[in-house]
Amino acid sequence: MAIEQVEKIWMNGKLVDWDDAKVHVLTHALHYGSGVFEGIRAYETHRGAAVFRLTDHTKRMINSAKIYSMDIPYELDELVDATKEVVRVNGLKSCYIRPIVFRGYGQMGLFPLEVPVDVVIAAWPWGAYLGEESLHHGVRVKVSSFQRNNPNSIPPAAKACGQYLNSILAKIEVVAAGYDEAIILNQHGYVADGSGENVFIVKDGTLITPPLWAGALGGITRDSVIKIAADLRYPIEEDNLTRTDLYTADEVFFTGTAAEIVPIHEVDDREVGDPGPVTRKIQEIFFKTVKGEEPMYEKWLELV
Ligand code: PPE
Repeated sequence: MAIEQVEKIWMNGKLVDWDDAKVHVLTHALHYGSGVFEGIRAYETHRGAAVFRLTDHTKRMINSAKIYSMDIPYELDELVDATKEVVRVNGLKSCYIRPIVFRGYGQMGLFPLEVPVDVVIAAWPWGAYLGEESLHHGVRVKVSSFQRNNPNSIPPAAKACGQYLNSILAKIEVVAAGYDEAIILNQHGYVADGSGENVFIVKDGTLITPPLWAGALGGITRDSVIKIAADLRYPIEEDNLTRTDLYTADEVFFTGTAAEIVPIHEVDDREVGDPGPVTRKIQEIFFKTVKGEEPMYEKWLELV
């Protein structure tokens, strides 16, 4: 998906012009995937642009860095303020925000602890990740033949650059086969998540989503949906799901920052609900929440 250029990018403590936010070709992360990143969205609200759960996203990035022994030379509040600044100076009302912490230029080889760590925060306007239509009509998904990274090889708990090669393999496979998005199983055959989304099913009125130990990323949208569903008094469980649980579900949907809440209407060529009522309700409350129209969840909005 094309990136729409804006004016400034925050790079190692300074705002630089978009075209000057560059790195050397011998950057460690380019060779070894040694970076961690976040995907965050800001939405237009009646009180101005607000970043959805910015502090939680930033904390997750700090934890991702910790897993890879990367020292981020900024504190949580500095990263939070810098993110707000990027949205503000670019005059963005709603946008996607991509902070990235990566091992930079200076040394090659696999022992990384002496390589300088760079921190960049960029933002740009980004529409619906799986297409505007997907939000209304849902997507067709296929279970990929590529398995999710296992926690003792590349831990899915971190949001690290290199681990996305796993999602990229799955995505290429299913798009080439004519589907919109992939669902990825773990090494035990249980659902982990999508290439860049968490998965939920609805079965007899209960929402079920794979536990984090199944290899799902601890999605911020996932967590928001769990809380919204609980407040709506929907029973909600974290449990292992097999691919046939997907086939026989009443409804299936994806959650993610980029994807937002996307109904799934077909899994491996089986119809699984024609965006069903629970998915619709969760979508409705989620979109009201991020736009500041749900007073109950105002605490999740961080004004820029
Ligand atoms: N699982 C994976 C593998 C994943 O990458 C994401 C986010 C999620 C679940 C949902 O997490 P959350 O955004 O906190 O609700 N994927 C990000 C990157 C997508 C991309 O193409 O890049 C995102 O949605 O920003």
